Amino acid sequence: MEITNIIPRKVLDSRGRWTLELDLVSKKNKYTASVPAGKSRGKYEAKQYDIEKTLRFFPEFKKQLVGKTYSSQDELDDFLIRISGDKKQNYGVDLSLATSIAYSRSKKVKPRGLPTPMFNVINGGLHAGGDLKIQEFMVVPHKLDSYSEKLNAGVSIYHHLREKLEEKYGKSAVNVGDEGGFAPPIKETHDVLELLEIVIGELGLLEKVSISLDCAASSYFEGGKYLIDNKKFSPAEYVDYLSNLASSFHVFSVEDPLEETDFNGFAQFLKGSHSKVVGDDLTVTNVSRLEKAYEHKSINALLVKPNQIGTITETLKAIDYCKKVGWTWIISHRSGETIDSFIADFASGTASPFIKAGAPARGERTAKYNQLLRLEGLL
Ligand code: 2PG
Ligand code: MG
Repeated sequence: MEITNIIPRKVLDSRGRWTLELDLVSKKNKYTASVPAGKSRGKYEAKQYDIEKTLRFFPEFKKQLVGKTYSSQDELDDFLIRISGDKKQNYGVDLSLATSIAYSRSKKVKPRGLPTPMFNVINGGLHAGGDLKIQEFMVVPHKLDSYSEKLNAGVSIYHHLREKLEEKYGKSAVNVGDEGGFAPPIKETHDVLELLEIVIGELGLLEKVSISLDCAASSYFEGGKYLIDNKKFSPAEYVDYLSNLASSFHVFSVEDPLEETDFNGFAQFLKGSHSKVVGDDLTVTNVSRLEKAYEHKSINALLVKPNQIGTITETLKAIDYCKKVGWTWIISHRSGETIDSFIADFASGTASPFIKAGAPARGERTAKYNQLLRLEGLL
């Protein structure tokens, strides 16, 4: 494909913040992509600039790409990495990722599978305004058969949870956070886990659906202590506390249980864990950090976010690394999203086992879940 033009524009994301959309133009076609933004961003993620800066960089970025022919995704992405830098610091991650995704749309990719969705039904931490420190309480229908059954289960749980929350805490308890999950005035982690198991149980789904957590623990790590559930823990005490909590419920996975630099703390937690331990801020979809996590035995699962690294090729390398060392992986959205459903196609095209895209509600979240329904139809 020869790139004849690139047209950028500012569009709004789900938080009402400006983000980048662009059209990649060839002689015959035009391919469009837009990019998301995280709020609990890992310190080692690729560099993201605000939209004004991104647009200031754009003319120089464009000049280097237009008029050239790229015969494969690899070739384009290698060039993007070369001009943007490893951390995408030269032009920012949004330009490289949007270009990489738009280019991928010029190729037909076959759906190869359907991931199990992880539905974020209670929002806490930086994604909501309440007292809950854990950022995401997800339900994972991993023991149901088809994608549509899994989606149905997520929807039933979401609505039943809404009724329960309203009954117990009043109408304002069902206001939602950034990812469409409820943001109730519950103070302690334990109470949410208990309520979720009641809701799942009343629907007769306890054998089929488990709970997953994203602690995003860097957000409540202060002065060497973890501040959670009205207590202040040293790292060692906290590992015990969280392990006990997780093992008292059907917890399938725990993401970022410790702060993002503590490879050894993760390893401590993993040692005693019945759940999968997922790296996100720790690993930032970057193979050099995956290697470190592997050496330290920190995790056995990876959160895969294309915009932490900035090209499809590098994202695929992170997935290949998981396959090589036997970790499972989860394709992930960001808390600030657009209706671009790339990650749904990507999860299917890479036969990824899991996807997390927020609650089964709100347009930018359902864009991904609905796209997977279409792919299920095709398969
Ligand atoms: C996370 C993400 C997505 P954010 O921590 O896993 O749910 O949140 O996009 O705010 O980093
Ligand atoms: Mg996370």
